[in-house]
Amino acid sequence: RRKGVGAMLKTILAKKYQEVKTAKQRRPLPSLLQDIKPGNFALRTALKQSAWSLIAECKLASPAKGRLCTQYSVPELAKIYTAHGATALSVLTDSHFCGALADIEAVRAVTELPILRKDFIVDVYQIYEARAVGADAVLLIAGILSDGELEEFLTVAHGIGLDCLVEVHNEVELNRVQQTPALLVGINNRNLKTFTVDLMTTFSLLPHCDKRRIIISESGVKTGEDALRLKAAGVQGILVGEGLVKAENIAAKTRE
Ligand code: IGP
Repeated sequence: RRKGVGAMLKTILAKKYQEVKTAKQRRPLPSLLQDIKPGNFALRTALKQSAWSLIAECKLASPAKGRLCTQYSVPELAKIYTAHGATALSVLTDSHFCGALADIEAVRAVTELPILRKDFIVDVYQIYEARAVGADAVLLIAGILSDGELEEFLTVAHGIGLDCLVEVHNEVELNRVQQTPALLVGINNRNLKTFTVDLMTTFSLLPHCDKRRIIISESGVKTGEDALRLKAAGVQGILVGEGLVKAENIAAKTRE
């Protein structure tokens, strides 16, 4: 099932399995579970309450482009996004994006907005970890998970009041996800194997999305005009990283 993943993705996933193993040794699951207070599905609540949503990503770097933001730290970005009207925040916790799990705690300390843990989730342990540090949701990438894993991860997350944004990049993945109870579906405009970005991904998949799900368009949204086109096409919100952190005026861009 993980055949055909790009070289970069392969490297990231190999390291991820290692990290999860180490984390489990340091802190076995039963001990981690003692720290967990169930969430209250804060992300879906926020998305439902807002006619148009922005999930603003605290993205300092990416494997394809290197450093994106040097001016601000992750919690500083979180503060700006919060003050200027973001609906929710996405916090990258993978080392290839200069992220760490502790970033969630740092962001939790400066905002009340729902927090999405953005990482490559390959083990239920990471879902509990996310909740233990105060996240309200996790990203699940359909392209790296089997149907069995998707079902299991959704059940575990929903069982502790955590939402899942389930990411798809093509019609096959979308159809798989629509066989599950996933409520929040992210259409990733970036191909994780080649890193090419095309908003057409959203426009072409949207007609195949069933109306009961909340659809978020992710990646490659650069301008207010991009956002308006996506809104007009019928998505409920956008997830933006680079377009915000590289803006000259991040506050103004968040409001836009
Ligand atoms: C944000 P952009 O083009 O606005 O910086 O993209 C986000 O969609 C992207 O960071 C992302 C991602 C992911 C990162 C989408 N899916 C999976 C890591 C893992």
